[in-house]
Amino acid sequence: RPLGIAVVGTGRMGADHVRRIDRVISGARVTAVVDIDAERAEAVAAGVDGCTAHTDPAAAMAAADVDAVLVASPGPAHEAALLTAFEHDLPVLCEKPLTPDAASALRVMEAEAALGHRRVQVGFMRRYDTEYVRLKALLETGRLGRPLMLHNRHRNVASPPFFTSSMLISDSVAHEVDATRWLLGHEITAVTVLRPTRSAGAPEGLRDPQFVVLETDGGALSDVEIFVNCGFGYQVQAEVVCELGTARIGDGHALVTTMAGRWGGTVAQDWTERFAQAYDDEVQAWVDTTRRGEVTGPSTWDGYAAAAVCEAGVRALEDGRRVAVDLVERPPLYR
Ligand code: ISE
Repeated sequence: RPLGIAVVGTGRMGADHVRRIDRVISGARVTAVVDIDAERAEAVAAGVDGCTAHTDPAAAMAAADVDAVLVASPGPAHEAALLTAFEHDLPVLCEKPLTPDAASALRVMEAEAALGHRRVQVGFMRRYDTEYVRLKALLETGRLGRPLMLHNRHRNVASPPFFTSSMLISDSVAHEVDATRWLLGHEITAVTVLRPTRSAGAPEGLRDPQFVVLETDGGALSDVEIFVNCGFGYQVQAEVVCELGTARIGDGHALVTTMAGRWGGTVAQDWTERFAQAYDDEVQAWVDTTRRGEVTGPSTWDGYAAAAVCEAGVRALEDGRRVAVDLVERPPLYR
């Protein structure tokens, strides 16, 4: 029978995942949705055959037709949802960030390690994006030699009203933190955050843009321009500079038009558009591996490492200095 999934959180990402499970991917169905806003949960459940609405994640996870959990609530609510899923020993796809800080991520990692097996895949969807996958495969051939530098650009049209200066790091640069670790196979050892003049397009008080420099234990540097009120579109670009050459993704050249003396294309407007293929493949891969009783993809260790790096990044932003990242020893379960 199809995998029965409880989706926790029916905001923007949660509702998009419900649509994806219901209409795009195969082998799964949404059997329960959870939201602190009962009306919102009911509205989403009403659109899916046989789906029940809940306000309490524990009640949804106890239901007989729930085999797995997709957590898409805000970051601060993830720890409680994950620990409840562990009580029922249910597999979880947890949207990023795993949790908002290193201490809570560590508690989650210890609870999973106590189960004795992996249960969590973290929603770092860029690992499923065809461009990122090709870049990683190329780096792994060794044809470019050792990676020395990674240049990242991450731009959003506009930030939501609740966005704070530290969220540019913990919510947005979190993706480049994971992409850097995954692409290079290095851990990040220190973070520096530089702050250019605030854009007049940024909401009052928001430090936007920021320029983040990540140092790795493999001797590479990864820099990130994060600009969440650029106004013109959603852009994610990366260029790796290696000893023997460079490789770059995210130029959006899939469709180029020439007309009336000009050439050009369009720019995506948000992540659900730019990373649609990545999200579809990520959730399909999670469903397929879960039905086989396996857990793959970004792990709780990856979620913890990203949280620890982002926490150092937020301190670097506040203090205006380089902050070293202090990771615990990697538990055997994640080696
Ligand atoms: C958002 O939470 C995401 O995950 C997006 O991918 C990112 O571009 C955006 O800046 C974040 O706020």
